Formats: sequence, C-alpha cells, structure tokens
Amino acid sequence: MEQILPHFAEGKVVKGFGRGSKELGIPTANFPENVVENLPKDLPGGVYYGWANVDNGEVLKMVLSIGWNPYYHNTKKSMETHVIHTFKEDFYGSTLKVIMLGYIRPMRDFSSLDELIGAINDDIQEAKEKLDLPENASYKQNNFLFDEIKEDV
Ligand code: ADP
Ligand code: RBF
Ligand code: MG
Repeated sequence: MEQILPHFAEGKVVKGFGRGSKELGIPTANFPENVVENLPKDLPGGVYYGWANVDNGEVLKMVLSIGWNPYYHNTKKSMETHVIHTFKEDFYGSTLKVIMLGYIRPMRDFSSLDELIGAINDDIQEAKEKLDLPENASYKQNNFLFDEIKEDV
C-alpha cells in the first residue's frame, strides 16, 4: 500500500445510483467513470480516508469507498466520497479533489442497512482520528488541493 498511497484524484461530481444515501445522513459524491478507471490497477477496493475539497475550497476530512457495494450487488465499480462536513447545497458538477492517505477496511456485505450505516459511522470516527496524526495532517496544505482545476477532467 505504501507505494500506491497517497493517491491524488480529481473529477466532476456526477449523479450516483440515487439510492438516497443523503436521506441516510451519509451523502456520497460520486466520481465519473474516467476517474474510477484511472485508479492504479493494484489499488485494493475498500474504504479509505483522506482530505478533500470542492472547487478548491476549504480542505475537509473525508471517507471514500471503492468497489461494487456488496450490500447493493452493484455491477459497476464506483468511487464515492463522503465529505465530513455539512454543506448548505448540493455540489453536482463541481470539481472534487481527494487525497487518499490510508486504508480502513475492505468493502463487505451487511445483513441490514443499519449495520452498513453503523460501519460507515465507525469509518468516519477512525478517519477523524487518523487525519489528526502529524503525518496525515500535513497533507491538508498540499499544493494539489489548490492548483488550478483541470477543465478536462
Ligand atoms: P447520488 O446517488 O447522486 O450520489 P447521494 O444521496 O449520494 O446521491 O448524494 C450525493 C450528493 O450530495 C453529492 O453529489 C453532493 O452534491 C451532495 N452532498 C451534500 N453534502 C455532502 C457531503 N457531506 N459529502 C458528499 N456529498 C454531499
Ligand atoms: N457499501 C457496501 O456495500 N459495503 C460497504 O462495506 C460499504 N462501505 C462504505 C464505506 C464508506 C465510508 C462509504 C462512504 C460508503 C460505503 N459503501 C459500502 C457504499 C454504500 O453502499 C453507498 O454509499 C450507498 O449508496 C449508501 O446508501
Ligand atoms: Mg452517492
């Protein structure tokens, strides 16, 4: 993992599967297909933590999932970011940048939606703690997050 992380990704936020993650209190901003395809081939699916910003704005903690969402039996690989922040408005079409710094766990199936939500809340707690460690906190100032947004992604 050390060779693959940190992984830097940016792309325009697209509509996801519309399952109402937002209603569950855990909205996830979905990356477009091209960003998912550009992930390193040897990057394991699962849950990651790191930093994110929207349109080069405030840098915020995030958790991100990569995979086929076993709970929903997806056939398409997705890459979804939950930014640990309450936004006033949706930001579809905006540019989301993420720096993935650490791996939390593989994706798994759950026997109920409540268990899935419980697991994600545990991920959020772990991300908050890990991101306060000096080696992770330093990435909050990384130039990538403030560099000019590439209009072709
Ligand atoms: P979709 O299926 O379209 O991805 P979601 O219910 O997962 O729908 O909601 C995701 C959308 O909610 C994002 O694209 C973004 O515009 C908005 N949003 C609001 N707050 C957040 C947040 N804290 N993290 C991620 N997305 C958020
Ligand atoms: N989906 C799964 O099927 N299994 C998982 O273990 C799982 N873990 C997730 C962890 C995080 C931090 C996030 C943001 C999403 C995760 N998902 C997982 C994806 C989830 O199914 C998807 O966001 C749904 O749309 C939530 O309703
Ligand atoms: Mg989503």
